[in-house]
Amino acid sequence: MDYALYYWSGIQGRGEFVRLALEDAGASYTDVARTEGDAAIAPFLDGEHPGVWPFAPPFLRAGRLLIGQTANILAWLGPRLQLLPEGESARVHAAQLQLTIADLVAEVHDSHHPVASSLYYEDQRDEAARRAADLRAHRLPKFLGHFEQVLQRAGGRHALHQHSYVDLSLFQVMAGLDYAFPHAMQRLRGDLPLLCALQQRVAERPNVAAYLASPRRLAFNRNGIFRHYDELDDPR
Ligand SMILES: N[C@@H](CCC(=O)N[C@@H](CS)C(=O)NCC(=O)O)C(=O)O
Repeated sequence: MDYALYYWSGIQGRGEFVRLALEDAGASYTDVARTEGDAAIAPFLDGEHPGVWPFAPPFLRAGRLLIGQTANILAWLGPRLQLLPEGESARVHAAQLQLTIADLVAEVHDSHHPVASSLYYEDQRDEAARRAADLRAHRLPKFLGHFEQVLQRAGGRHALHQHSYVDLSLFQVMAGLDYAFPHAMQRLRGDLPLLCALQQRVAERPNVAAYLASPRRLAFNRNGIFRHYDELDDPR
């Protein structure tokens, strides 16, 4: 099956969670906006394509199917890419964890855009400073502490006893947070040995390592979800 991934061309964003699954599995896919431009996304958002109407990117085309929402895309891809252990319990648990990751991603986004996505960061700097301080002090330790315990309960090496799309997404979360909040992450890392080890192991998976070294892996930047502003990180 050839997959077509639709996501904004200039950032990793939420598309990266899907991209990592496709890359790790060695799946054949086209990153449509990177080859045709972001304009290729518009007809789908305007509802001009047959099939289910996506609200926002990322969405995935697989034959006649059009699938939106990051966690939903991964839930569909997981069994097809051998990125999900067998069984109903694993399927449901993976979806639950991925939705929790989506909650964290939304909170990270809101740390630099707490008032409105449609405003520039520069127009909401004071609110962002307050929101980011709370994220660093309370929300990151709570989310990451939860994922650390999830790993511990599953034996230490994986979120779900064996490799899955959730491990790939946890890698992406840790990499993004390292970029956005390097000082806060330095402080938090000591309590997250299993997550840190997982991040390292995922980065060393052959297909992931090849992808990370390729031009397909865009650098984190200040247009994406994980953004670095010195003033939003722990003070040095
Ligand atoms: N819950 C959705 C969120 C999708 C989303 O917010 N996509 C962003 C880019 S990362 C977007 O283009 N949003 C446009 C909008 O919300 O108006 C998911 O996880 O896929």
